Amino acid sequence: MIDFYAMPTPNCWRVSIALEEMGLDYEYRRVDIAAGEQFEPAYRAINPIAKIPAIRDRGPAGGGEPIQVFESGAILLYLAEKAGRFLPEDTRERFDVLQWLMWDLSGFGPYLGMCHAFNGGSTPNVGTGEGQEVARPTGKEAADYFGAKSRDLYALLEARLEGREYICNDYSIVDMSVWPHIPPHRLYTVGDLGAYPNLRRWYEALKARPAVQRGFGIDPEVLAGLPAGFRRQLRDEEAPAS
Ligand SMILES: N[C@@H](CCC(=O)N[C@@H](CS)C(=O)NCC(=O)O)C(=O)O
Repeated sequence: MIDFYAMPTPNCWRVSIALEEMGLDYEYRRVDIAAGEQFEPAYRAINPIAKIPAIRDRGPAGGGEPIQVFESGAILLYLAEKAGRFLPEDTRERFDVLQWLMWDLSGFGPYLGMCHAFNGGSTPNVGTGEGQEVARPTGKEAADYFGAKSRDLYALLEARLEGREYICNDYSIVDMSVWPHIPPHRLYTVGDLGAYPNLRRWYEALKARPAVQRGFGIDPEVLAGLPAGFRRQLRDEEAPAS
């Protein structure tokens, strides 16, 4: 059994989708980051960087003490190794997945997060939980810069998906890692996906997978409590007919 510490956010959806795709037994444990629960000592003992997601595997391969893992990319690798799925064994193919995974974790995801922050989203993650207060960043130049960056990165993914069903050869953890940053495309000033037909085809195909839907649907209570306009943009939901 795996304890999965999270809330409904793109970084956490990477992991919830992987858990569902791999059919691993897990228990969702909400860490309310709006209430500062990530800074509580009991949680820091699981994740010293005080962020979500994190996991605690109570039944690791080979037995022994539970294994705790933080950072969504490290968690994806741990789960793929545990399940023996979605990370190719062949060296050439494995490193194709790993290089795109590194691109997502170090470039795609972080730039999109900054884009959202500078275009009116929540503050970027700079809190220490020890009284440090940071105002929401503003600045048209930064907003424009990160917006342009986001559209560049989407265009790069669009080119990669030309003639490909998945980002690498087969469906893998890299698809699960990248996908959660596509539903919020409006928050990243990308507009609709009309300019990205390959990306849209891949996005819709994954969205139709039952495991992706389950992973994307964790914690409906929190989702229902989000402001409706923001939730629609975060999750690419249709506006109600007026
Ligand atoms: N690089 C980390 C990023 C984790 C992250 O930034 N998590 C956010 C939620 S999506 C968080 O915990 N924010 C609360 C905070 O920074 O205090 C990962 O991929 O796991």
